[in-house]
Amino acid sequence: MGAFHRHHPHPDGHHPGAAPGHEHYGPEARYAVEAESTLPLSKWQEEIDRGLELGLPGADSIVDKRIPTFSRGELPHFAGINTFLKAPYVEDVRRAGDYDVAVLGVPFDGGTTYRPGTRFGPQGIRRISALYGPYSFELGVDLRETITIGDLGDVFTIPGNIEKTFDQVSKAVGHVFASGAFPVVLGGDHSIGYPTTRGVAEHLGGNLGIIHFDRHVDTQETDLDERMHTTPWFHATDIPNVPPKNLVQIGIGGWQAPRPGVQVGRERGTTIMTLTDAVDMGIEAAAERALEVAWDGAEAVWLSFDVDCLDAAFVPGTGWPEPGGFLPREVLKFIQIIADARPLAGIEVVECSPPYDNAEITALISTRVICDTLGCLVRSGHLPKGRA
Ligand SMILES: [Mn+2]
Repeated sequence: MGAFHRHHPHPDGHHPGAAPGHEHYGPEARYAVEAESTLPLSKWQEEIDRGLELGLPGADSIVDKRIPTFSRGELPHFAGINTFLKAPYVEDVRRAGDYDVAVLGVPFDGGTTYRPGTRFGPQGIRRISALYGPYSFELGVDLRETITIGDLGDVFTIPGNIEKTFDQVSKAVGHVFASGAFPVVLGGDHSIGYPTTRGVAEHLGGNLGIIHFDRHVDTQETDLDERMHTTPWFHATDIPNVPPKNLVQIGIGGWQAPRPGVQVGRERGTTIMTLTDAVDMGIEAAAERALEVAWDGAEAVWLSFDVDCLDAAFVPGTGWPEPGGFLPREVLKFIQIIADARPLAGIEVVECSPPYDNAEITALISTRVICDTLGCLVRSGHLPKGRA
């Protein structure tokens, strides 16, 4: 069953707002067209009013009186100060909890073992995120109207010192998670999966599950004598409340899954789902299986998305590209089902390396994964969190 079916406002196919006799829509298009009519425009109007006040009304020759002299807000997409989705920059991170969603960058590539460049990942993702509006047609969601997003900027990482960087990342992510805001982490290489989950787990009484998209298992103890980007889940699943039975690894395969990591996964009992397993059982069934594993007895679930789970054709800007991965539409559907099903603890998108990125397409898919996750959390009522 497609995700949109569950949220179809009128499962019987009758729509009060639709033109009588218009039956040419498919179910998703019908849902999307109907959903738009239910979305408010009040936050957009506030943005326009604020732009005119702070950016001055436009020149006399400008016909559209909503346009200010200085760009303030969404438009034009190529203008403005480049936070994620042009969200307000939150300089005082003690205010993270004032927002439903808090974005933080982890510019770090000290854990890479082949191509570096992910230290520029947060910049690259923020840059292309300016292309996105807050509204998704198919999801029937307008983020601007429904949640507040703040961009906290970047964690102060220490180039060349993985362990100090890990401590910084755990402190930062723990702070954001404890604030009540939904953390969105812009990586960074995948070594940060260990300190991000450690930062969240410290604030839980129960267990943390992990849904991990990747072509690589990332479960060996060390690589090149250090805790590199091939090792996060060995160390994460050493944390008492991050058990390996709640780690589900999706899209694994190819010639880059080192045998030591496979051995660890087998011994600890992580759940590996190859690309073929996921596609053959169907994305819906695969997503249900992943949810069962990650949430089994867990209090919260973290989503760790390595962009290299996609076929190398779609992610030129990554550290270890591997052919034979997911198509974007497959992985987006997977993500949507996961985010619709239950509230997540947070999301990280890692291994986007802008220096190797062609036409910003890797940063583009990175942004899309985040936006689809947020959109589904919103449409399924998981965001904003109830603030009693
Ligand atoms: Mn990977």
